[in-house]
Amino acid sequence: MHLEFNKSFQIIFIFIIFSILANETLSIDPNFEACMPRNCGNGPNISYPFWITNLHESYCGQPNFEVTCNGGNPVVAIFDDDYVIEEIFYANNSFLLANSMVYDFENTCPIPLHNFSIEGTPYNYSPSYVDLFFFCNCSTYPIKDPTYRLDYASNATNLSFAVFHKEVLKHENYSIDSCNSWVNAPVETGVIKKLLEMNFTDALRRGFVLQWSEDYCSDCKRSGGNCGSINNKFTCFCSNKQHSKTCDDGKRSKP
Ligand SMILES: *[C@@H]1O[C@H](CO)[C@@H](O)[C@H](O)[C@H]1NC(C)=O
Ligand SMILES: *[C@@H]1O[C@H](CO)[C@@H](O)[C@H](O)[C@H]1NC(C)=O
Ligand SMILES: *[C@@H]1O[C@H](CO)[C@@H](O)[C@H](O)[C@H]1NC(C)=O
Ligand SMILES: *[C@@H]1O[C@H](CO)[C@@H](O)[C@H](O)[C@H]1NC(C)=O
Ligand SMILES: *[C@@H]1O[C@H](CO)[C@@H](O)[C@H](O)[C@H]1NC(C)=O
Ligand SMILES: *[C@@H]1O[C@H](CO)[C@@H](O)[C@H](O)[C@H]1NC(C)=O
Ligand SMILES: *[C@@H]1O[C@H](CO)[C@@H](O)[C@H](O)[C@H]1NC(C)=O
Ligand SMILES: CC(=O)N[C@H]1CO[C@H](CO)[C@@H](O)[C@@H]1O
Repeated sequence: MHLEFNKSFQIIFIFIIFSILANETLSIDPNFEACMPRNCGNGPNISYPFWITNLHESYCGQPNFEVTCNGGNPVVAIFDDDYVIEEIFYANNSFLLANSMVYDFENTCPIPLHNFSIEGTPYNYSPSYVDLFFFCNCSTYPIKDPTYRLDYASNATNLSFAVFHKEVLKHENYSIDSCNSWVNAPVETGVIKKLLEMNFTDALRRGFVLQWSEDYCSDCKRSGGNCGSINNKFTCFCSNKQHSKTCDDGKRSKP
């Protein structure tokens, strides 16, 4: 009898514990869960302002920061080209990306087909980039050696080459009209001398850094939230509910 009572008491006790836990779990804001950082398999964890199609809700990021997973890599589309995101530096609002053609290892001569431009994108260049200019199907080489002769894309009558400063060509009175076309591709400088020791494939593979403008996300994350954007308005999804900027509404003093 006494034992029986003890047992039912235990059961009730366990039931109470469980309902508390269940309640706790149920009260987690689904937006907070939906906007957890996720990745494509390879590459960095993706979170606001980026969001991954099919893995995140669109409100987990900003509309024009959509990322798709392609072969396990996170990819952003900029104009007509796909770029693989290699790293995201959330601390200084920037990311390292490289034209996805350099990931196609069967393509031994990855020459970009389109000019690169940030026009109409939400991104800005970082201070540490230079443009590499590709000239294709030219009738002659410039007088001085170009930075890279693109032997793979050249024959006796149609020559291709790449240079870092196309002003040099003007200086040499080289007429780019002798070329069928040219395109630019940004690459990260780092140490320019190092860059010059590389072939153009490796130079392109280094990628380049773009930045986006700062908002409240770092404060939101510091307070334990996941950032999002509802109706173009910054939102901080916290485990209990959504806040406008931070989970503690800025009450905790900044470190
Ligand atoms: C992604 O986040 C998880 C969980 O926080 C962490 O264990 C992992 O190292 C992160 N991956 C990368 C590439 O940063
Ligand atoms: C942000 O920090 C990373 C790592 O320190 C650095 O490589 C990158 O160039 C920085 N971004 C900008 C825009 O300076
Ligand atoms: C070079 O010319 C050939 C035909 O002459 C053409 O197929 C090719 O697309 C051209 N390449 C570039 C980059 O313009
Ligand atoms: C050189 O390459 C172009 C395409 O880039 C091609 O149209 C042309 O026939 C080639 N010329 C020779 C001599 O192989
Ligand atoms: C380019 O042309 C200008 C004017 O015709 C001439 O003064 C200059 O020496 C030329 N430069 C080279 C490198 O040939
Ligand atoms: C790239 O831009 C330059 C200058 O605007 C232009 O002359 C060139 O034709 C463009 N290249 C291509 C492939 O569209
Ligand atoms: C560029 O250099 C790397 C080694 O650093 C080599 O594996 C690759 O084949 C080279 N690519 C070209 C197009 O020469
Ligand atoms: C710019 C250039 O010289 N293009 C040449 C590429 O090769 C074809 C065929 O040999 C020529 O017709 C083009 O003039």
